[in-house]
Amino acid sequence: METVYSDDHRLQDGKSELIDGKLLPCFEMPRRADMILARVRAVGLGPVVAPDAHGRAPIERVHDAGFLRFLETAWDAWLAAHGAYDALPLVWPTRGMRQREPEAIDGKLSYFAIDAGTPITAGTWRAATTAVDVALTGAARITAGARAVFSLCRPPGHHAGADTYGGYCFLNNAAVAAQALRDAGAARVAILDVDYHHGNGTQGIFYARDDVLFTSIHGHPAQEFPFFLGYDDETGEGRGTGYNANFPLRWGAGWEQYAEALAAACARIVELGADALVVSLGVDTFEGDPISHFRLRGEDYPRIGRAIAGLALPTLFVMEGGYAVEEIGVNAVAVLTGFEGD
Ligand code: 7XA
Ligand code: ZN
Repeated sequence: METVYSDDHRLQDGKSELIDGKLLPCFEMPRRADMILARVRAVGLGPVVAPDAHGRAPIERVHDAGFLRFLETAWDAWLAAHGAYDALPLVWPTRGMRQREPEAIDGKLSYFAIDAGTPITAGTWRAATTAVDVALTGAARITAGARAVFSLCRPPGHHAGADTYGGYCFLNNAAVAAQALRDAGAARVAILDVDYHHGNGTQGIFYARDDVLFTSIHGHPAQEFPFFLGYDDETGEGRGTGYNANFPLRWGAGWEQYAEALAAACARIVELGADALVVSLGVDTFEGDPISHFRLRGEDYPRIGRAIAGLALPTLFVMEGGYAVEEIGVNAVAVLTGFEGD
């Protein structure tokens, strides 16, 4: 299996995030991708290739133009206003407030962000757009006939909505790739999100559509970030009714519960049919993950890969979360080698 990778991910290197009432060093750090790439090479997964530049048009198929203008210019505006500190929001336009984009950069951050854990830095725009290119290059390989490709994206993407960012995500790599697969001729694309957190951004982008099915297994939103989406009664709307399937699990879930949800998610994909599969691959389901609460073990990751292989679809793996940095490479690549039938 080919891996698409760019060193540009290093340009996203935030200093701190607000978590558990503290400003802590960012869990989402460059070393995560270094560890995954090292493991790809150590096991000889296949060639590692650089992404091609795809430009802005495929991103605009998924993201709002005003949001992209904000993201592209946010750092310069923040730098002028406050100096070279990470840009984080402080206020949210909650119930009863106007949903109107302010002029001031502090207000804009609050308008577009869903959390205070996702710093915009000097290199954010370049890193995020390159991550999209990494996903799009993988999608193009799938369109050209590859059985499977690993897009080693960083920063991750599945929390980014059409006009929102957060949860360490700026642009939705998996959603842009799924849309590109559709635009290249796939009649229906399925997205299987196995990250510990619900992919609220991906769900929102495709919620009213029947040509992109979204399925997700994740920490129950009553207990877990992003808290306000991811319940099992969210089944899609309009034409998309029936094309969204959430499988939330409570804290402490181990392989037994996870395997049952994974089988149900895969059954849904088989039932509705798809020409291609995008996997939002997070390994923060690991028992040793510092911010998550599932109990998957190392030996469970090849099992996830084998279950996905059972769908027998051209498959693009797009990297999402996972913060047990010492184990992230072994666990992520174990899904891929399991898929390949190691
Ligand atoms: O899949 N998403 C993640 O791994 C990031 C979750 C961020 C949780 C903490 C937000 N402040
Ligand atoms: Zn996650």
